[in-house]
Formats: sequence, C-alpha cells, structure tokens
Amino acid sequence: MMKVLRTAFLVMMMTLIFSAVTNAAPVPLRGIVEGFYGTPWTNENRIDMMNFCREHGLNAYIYAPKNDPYHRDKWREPYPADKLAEIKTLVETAKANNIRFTFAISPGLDLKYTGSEGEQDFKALVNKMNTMYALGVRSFAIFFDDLKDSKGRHHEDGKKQAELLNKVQDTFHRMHKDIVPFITVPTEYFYNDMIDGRKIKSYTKDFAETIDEKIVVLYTGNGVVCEGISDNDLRNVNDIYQNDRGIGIWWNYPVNDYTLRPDGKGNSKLALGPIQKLPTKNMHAIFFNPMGQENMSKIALATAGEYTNAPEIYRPQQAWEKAIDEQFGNLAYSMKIFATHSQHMENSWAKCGPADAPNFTAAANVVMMAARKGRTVDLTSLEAQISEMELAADTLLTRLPQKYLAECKPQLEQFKRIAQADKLAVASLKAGKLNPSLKTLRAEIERNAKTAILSEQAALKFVDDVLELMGK
Ligand code: LOG
Repeated sequence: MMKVLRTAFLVMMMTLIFSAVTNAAPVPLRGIVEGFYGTPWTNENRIDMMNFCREHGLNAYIYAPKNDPYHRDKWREPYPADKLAEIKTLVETAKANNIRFTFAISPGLDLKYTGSEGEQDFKALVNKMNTMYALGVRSFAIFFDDLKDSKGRHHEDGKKQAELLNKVQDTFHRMHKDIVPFITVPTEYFYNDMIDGRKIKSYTKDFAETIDEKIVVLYTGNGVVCEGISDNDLRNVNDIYQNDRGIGIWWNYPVNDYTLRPDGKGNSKLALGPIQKLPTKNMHAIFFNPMGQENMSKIALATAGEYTNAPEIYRPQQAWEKAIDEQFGNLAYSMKIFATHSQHMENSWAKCGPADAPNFTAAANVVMMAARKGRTVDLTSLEAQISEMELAADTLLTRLPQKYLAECKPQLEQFKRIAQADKLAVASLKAGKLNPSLKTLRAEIERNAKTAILSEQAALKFVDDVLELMGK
C-alpha cells in the first residue's frame, strides 16, 4: 500500500514539475511601463489597468510617468502624503492581481556621481526608495533615458552610471533581502544609438561591461519608436550586452506622446492597432508604453497579452479583432472601421504600427490610377467603404460610453469630416469637375489636425489626390 502511495506521489510530483517546466511563460516579465510624457494616468486609470492586465495575462507594471515631478524633475524631493497614499493603493492593487509593481525613478537630469554631492545624491536615491519599500514596493527601476541636450548629444558616463546602479542595488539588497533585481534603461537605449558605424560607442561599452548581470536592462529596438524587432535585431543587441538572460524590451506602441496637442492636454493621433513584428523567443522582459488615453490603449494592450503569452503563434490581426469584439460588444463593427484608420504612427523619427486602412488604400489606388488616365471606373467598393466610415463615426459618436468618448471624440469628429470629404471627392470624380465644397471641408480638416489626426496616408490622402488631380 505504502509503495503504491509513494509511486502515486512521485508520479504526481513529476507531472507537476514537468508541467511547470513546459508551461514556463515564454516572457516571464510582461506588462506595462507608464513611461509617457504628458498628463499621467489617474490612480483610477492605473487600478483599472491592473485589473485589465490580470485578465489579459500581463503580470508587471512599472510606475514611471515622465510628468510626475517626484519621479524625474524633482526626484530628490519626497512625495507628499496624498501621493504616497495613492502609490500604496497601487501596490496593494498590484499584489491582489498578481502583478509585479515596480517603482521607477529618473534622476539623470541633474544627478551627481562624485564628491560630497555624489554622496548626498546616493543617499537621496536610497531614501526615496526606502519610502517606497515601506509602502510595500519590492521592485525598483532607475531610468537614464532622454538625457540629450538640444543638439542631440548626451554627456553621460556609462561606467559611472552603471557603478551607481550596482551600488544602489547592493546597498538596498543588504538592507532588504526580499527585493527583486533592479530594472534600468541606459541613456543609449536604442540600438542605432549604441553603435557608431560598426563600433560600439564608449558609453554603451562601459555601461554594458560594468552593469551587474542581475539588473534587467531595457532597450527600445533599433530606434526609439520603430517598426519591429526581429530575432536577429535582438541577437545584435544581446551581442553588445552579453547578459545570459538577455536584454529586455521597452516597446513604444501604443504610446502617442510625440503627437502631443498644442494645449498639451491630449494627443492628436491614437494608436489603435495591434502589437506586431516583435521577437518570437529569448525574451526575459517586455514592457509596453501606453497612451495617455488609458481606455483606448486597451486594444493594443490586449493584443500585447496575446503576443507575450504565445509569441511564436501570435497573429496580430486576429488578436486585434478579438480585442475589439471583447471590449466593444455591439459597437465592435464600428470600432474596427475607426481603429483601422488610426493604427500607423509615423513622423520624421518614429514609425510603428500597421498601415492605416489598407483596403481603402487599395480601392482608392485603383480609382486614382484610372482617373489619372481619364478613364471611368467602378467606384462601388470605395463608395461602400466611405458610407461605412461615416456611419461608424456617427454610431460611435452617439453610442460609445463616456469613458471612451472622453478619449477619442476629436478623432471621431475628424474621422467623420474625412469620410464626408471622401464622399465629395468621389462625387467630383463622377461629375468630372471639382465640387467646390471639397476645398472648404479640406481646410476645416486642416484646422482640426492640431487636435486630431488619422488616416493621413489612406482616407485623407485620397482627398488630396483628387484635389491635386482636379485642380486645387
Ligand atoms: C521616452 C519615453 C517616451 C517615448 C515616446 C523611452 C525609453 N523613453 O524618446 O518616455 O514615451 O520615447 O515618445 C522616449 O522610450 N524617448
């Protein structure tokens, strides 16, 4: 009897161990870095997001809002009591949701490394983190990103930075045995900035050589906001850092802070596409930087959950459809139409996300090609799409719950204007002469482009193409 029991017990243990190994998460640390510029999320947003993370298989959240003065500009100053209470709530919410909460500090703007000032700053860092430890924080990050001057140069010393990080971590670990390894972002945090031709720049070389193996280093890809990271790209950066566990990723999608509105209150373009073109293996950690618009960030972040839990079989388009179906119920059809026109993020230095409305572009290209040759063409497919766009905008503007509308109303209104302009463009082509209202509407779209951009290379481009062809 004993023997049977013992065998059964052994079999059970072996099964458990085996399944723990085979079920090991492909990306052990996967979550969100609230690391954008502009108005930080409210605590309500953060709590909501932590629940969302749990539901979507994400298990980490880094607190690093650039515009929290106590995180960056005035990092030495202690948090006021009300802010501490907020952070405590977050720590507790994270724990209840099985999410690793990391408190990040960005001291680089004026941090001193040597002399008595250096000593003081070292103490200030440890003190600040001790306050967080007392609130229950067990994971810490020190970030050194965005320390370039107006000429795009930085004056950081990789060795000194890394030594300081090691020292803070060691000191802290001696004081508190239950902390987990630190996380960092170096000053040269994208691959093309780490190398000069084929040579590794001295800052990166020093930082990589000095930094403690345990510290998790994050990088953003070949650029700050880039199209993707291939397995090969990841190998290249790992060749520099040579850390057994591998470098981690700070992924700048769906963040849109670089499309900041003139009033500084929101962002002009929403990133509503899926996560895509990321590595399939060898990732220890990946953090997605979201938009200030917390609710609208959830389309991309739900796909991030799908991706991080099965990178090798992840399919962006399917994950995106599923995310919108789940989040928008009977408004999903309309939301898909709107979101398709607002997923590609691009400016002079940034490029990420699938092309906006590829079906629209395909139909418009056929129409324009014929129109330029003076041929008449079948406009049915394009017209059908335009009617659906206008209907989707109206439906969402009237039926979307307030929490979403508060984050995307200007963009929906702009979407409607663009659809109406597309309609006038089609009418112009049909009539063989420019409809005069088109110019007026185009000017109105331009006036609103400060607060709302979408479909620049798709639905809006068609308007411009027709204007160009038929005389401005
Ligand atoms: C910042 C980040 C910002 C993002 C997009 C990193 C590591 N740092 O250029 O705070 O949200 O780009 O604008 C960044 O990405 N620097």
